[in-house]
Amino acid sequence: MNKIWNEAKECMSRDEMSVLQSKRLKKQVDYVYHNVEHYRKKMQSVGLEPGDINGIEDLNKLPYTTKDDLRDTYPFGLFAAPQSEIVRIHASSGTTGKATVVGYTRRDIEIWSECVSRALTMCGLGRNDIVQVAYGYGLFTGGLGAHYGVENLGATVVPMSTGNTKKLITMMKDFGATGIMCTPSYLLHIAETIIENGDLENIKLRAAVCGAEPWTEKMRLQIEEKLHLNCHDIYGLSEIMGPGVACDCELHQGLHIQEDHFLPEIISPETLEPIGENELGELVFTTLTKEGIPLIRYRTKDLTSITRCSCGCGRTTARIARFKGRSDDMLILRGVNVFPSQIEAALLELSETLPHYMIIIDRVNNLDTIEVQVEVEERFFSDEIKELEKLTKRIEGVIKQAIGLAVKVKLVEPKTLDRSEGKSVHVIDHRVFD
Ligand code: DLL
Repeated sequence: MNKIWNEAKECMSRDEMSVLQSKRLKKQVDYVYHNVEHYRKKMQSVGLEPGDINGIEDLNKLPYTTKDDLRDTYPFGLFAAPQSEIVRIHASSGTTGKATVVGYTRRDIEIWSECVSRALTMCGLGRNDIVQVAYGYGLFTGGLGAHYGVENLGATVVPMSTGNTKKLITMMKDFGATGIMCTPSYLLHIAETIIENGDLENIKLRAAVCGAEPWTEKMRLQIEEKLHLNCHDIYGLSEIMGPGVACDCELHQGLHIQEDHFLPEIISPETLEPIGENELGELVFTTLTKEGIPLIRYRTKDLTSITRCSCGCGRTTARIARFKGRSDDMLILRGVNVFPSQIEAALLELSETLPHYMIIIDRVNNLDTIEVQVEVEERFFSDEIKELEKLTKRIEGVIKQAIGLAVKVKLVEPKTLDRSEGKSVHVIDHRVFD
């Protein structure tokens, strides 16, 4: 274990935590100022130097960082460590075609794994457990992030990834899996398949660690009831790290933030001013120990509230409430982040489509379905039906290429879709989140 890691003690008091956070914040600000031109310029533009930040009380002097900063410096412009120190890259959707790219040094990966291991411990898992990771492996942080955390804990990881429910259930039974990590909607689908097949008595799952998409307390209880296990809520975002930034304990009274690595704030998305405890606002994080791509006051756009009173479990870290939505238009579909603007950009590339479309989202058998209705020129409806089918398939392919998810496209005649008089509405989301 390296030195910086050992500084965090178990069960620190709030004061001890503030001292540690202040020390790390000072160091992190100094580090980005000297290693990232974008931050140096941003700080200079408001007349700030690293010496002006002496602790967490100075945090609100620092400018915010947003997804746009990542997009404008695509791909590696916000990296603070040289490429020779970066051992892994992940990426998630940007608002337009460009992905948001993040890089990790070896120490970042160690800290990330440790954060996930802590979260798994909160969920009651340990080295005697066999944990199936059914988040997607790849550029998405879910699969590999969870995987390294399970290994670091000393438990046995089964790297299932997504996509083959039958095989997942067979292995769950054959290997005697006791833990599972996947999106909550996928777990509900798995649960229903297990029950339909009469397999419930053949599974040994004790704990599920679900996140990566909005879900409700009702869904969490449904999963617990169906599978007879403890179901936990894990939060994270690729820009800050990936899964493991926060997780709920056995009391399910909010998600404990790994505060020694990620300094939280809640701000008003309108005024951008910090707001008080227990009030709903936008979550902002400053990384405290990151080397690859440290982020200062990163606006997550996730809406929640924070409390700093101790939890009945004994942990003293700040907790965030279950998420209430986002302050931007990002959708999370089957665990994948999608901006409507990505679909729009893909449609505008095609000469056959008109600039009128509607994205209709629903949840069928606990899985998100996406239909994109697009207006196309009149002539396609007088042509042979085969031409219409060909065009439909082509548009489905173009959208899949853009967002990485299969969608159903329905072509409609000009002027079929509602025209809005105000801000145009391009998404109808029938899923229920409360
Ligand atoms: O979703 C990281 C992750 C993977 C978290 C596996 C948990 C489990 P991104 O793809 O960058 O990273 O998406 C981040 O997903 O800003 C939230 O809007 C949403 N999100 C993540 N966890 C939760 C959760 C991963 N537990 C975005 N509840 C975040 C609600 C969540 N929303």
